[in-house]
Amino acid sequence: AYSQTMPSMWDSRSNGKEHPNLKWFKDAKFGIFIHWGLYSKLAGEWQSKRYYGSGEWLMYQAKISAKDYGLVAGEFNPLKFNATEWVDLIKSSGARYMVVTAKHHEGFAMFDSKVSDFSITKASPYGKDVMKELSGAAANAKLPFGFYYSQFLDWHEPNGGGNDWDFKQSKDYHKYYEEKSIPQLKELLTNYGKLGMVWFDMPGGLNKQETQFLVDDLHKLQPQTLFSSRVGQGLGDYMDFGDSEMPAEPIAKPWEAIYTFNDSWGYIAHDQNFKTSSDIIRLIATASSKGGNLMLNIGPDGDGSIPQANIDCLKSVGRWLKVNGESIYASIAGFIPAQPWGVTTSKPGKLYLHIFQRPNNGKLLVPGFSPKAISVSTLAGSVALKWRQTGEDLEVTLPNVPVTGLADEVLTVSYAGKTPDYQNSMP
Ligand code: FHN
Repeated sequence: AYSQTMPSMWDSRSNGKEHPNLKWFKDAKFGIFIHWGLYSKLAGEWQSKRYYGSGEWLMYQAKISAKDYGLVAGEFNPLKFNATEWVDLIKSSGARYMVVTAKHHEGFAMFDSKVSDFSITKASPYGKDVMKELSGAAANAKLPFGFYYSQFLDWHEPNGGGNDWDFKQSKDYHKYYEEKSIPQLKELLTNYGKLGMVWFDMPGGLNKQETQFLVDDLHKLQPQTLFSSRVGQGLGDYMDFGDSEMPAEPIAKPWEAIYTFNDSWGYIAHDQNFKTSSDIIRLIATASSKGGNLMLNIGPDGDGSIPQANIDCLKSVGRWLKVNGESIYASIAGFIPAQPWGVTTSKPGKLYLHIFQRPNNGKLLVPGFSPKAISVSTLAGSVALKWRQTGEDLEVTLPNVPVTGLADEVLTVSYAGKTPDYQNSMP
C-alpha cells in the first residue's frame, strides 16, 4: 500500500479541515497543465548545444547567467498564440480544468506585473498579458482555471531559490518572498478573475508557521481558490504526488497525479516520445480507479502553437470521454482492486470495468463481486452482454470485438444494493 509517511511537499491538509470547495475538483477527474515560458522558445537548446532533460530547466542545465537568460525575453514574440483556440482544444479533450504557468523557476512573469519588469508586457516585443487572455477565454468557456506559480525557486533573482551558479552570495529568502513572490501571487489572485486553484511548486524558505500565514493571507483574496499541496508543510487543499507518480492504492483525500505528454514539461524541439490517446485514457481511468484526478501537461512552443501531435491526441481522448465519461466524471474508486484486464471505478449501484487488456478466452472475471447483477452493458448503448456468477465471482462473456469500436472499452455492471467498500488486493 502507498506509504503514509509522505514528505510534506506532497501531503495536503494535515489539519483535517477539508476546504469547502473541493467537490468540483474531485468530480472533474481530468485537467490540462500547460508549461509555457521563455524556455519554450529555447526548446532545450542553448548556443547550438542540445541539453537533455526537461526543457524548462535549460537555464540550470546550461548554467546560463540571469543576465544572458534575461535577453531571451527580447526575442519572445508568440504571434501564433490564440487563447480561445487553446481553451477550445482543452474543452474538446474532455478536461474539466486547466492550470498554466504564470511564472516558472526562470523568474519570467507571463503576465503584467507591477512588481517586476521581467515580464511579457515589459520585457518582450509581444507586450500583451497572455494570462489575462487565457483566464478570460476560460471564464467565457466556464472552464475552471488556475495558475502554476514557482513561489521559491527563481533563478532570475539574487535572493530567489536555486541559482547558485550566478548568485553565490548568501540569500535572503524572506526578502524574495516579500519583494516578488507574495506580491505577484496577490496580483494573480486579484487581477485575473475567479481562480479554481493556485498550483504552487517546489516549496522552500518558509517554516510551517510562515507557510500557514502565507496560505491564510492569500486565501483572504479568494477563499474559494484551492491551493495545491506543493505550497508545502502539508497545508495544501489537495494532494499532488511527485511527477509521473500514481499511488498504489486508493487515497481518501482529494489528490491529483501529474504526467506530461512526452519527456519534458516545457516544449523541446528534439523530443518525440509522445504518449498515445490510449496511454492517456488509461492514466485517467487508473487515477479515477484510485479516487483521484489526472492532470496532463502540454508544452506549447515559443510561437504560441500547440504541437499537432498533442492536438490530435487530446481530441481523441475527448471522443473517448464523450462515450465513456460517465465511468470517469464524479466517479469514486472502484471497490475491486486493479485486475490483469484493467481497473474499476464506481458510482452508487454501478461498477465500471475499464478493459485495458481483453482476456484471450473472452471471459472477464470480476473477483469477489457477486451481487444480484441486474445487467452488464456498455456506455455506447445498452448492449446486453452475457454474464454469470461463479461462486463468489462475476464472469462476463465478452463479444469478439469491442462493442464500442473504441480501444479501452468500459463495461457497466448495474446491480442492486449498496456499493461495497474498496476491497484490498489480498483476499
Ligand atoms: O521543477 C519543476 C518542473 O520543472 C515541473 O514544473 C514539475 C511539474 O510538476 N514541477 C517541478 C518538478 O517536480
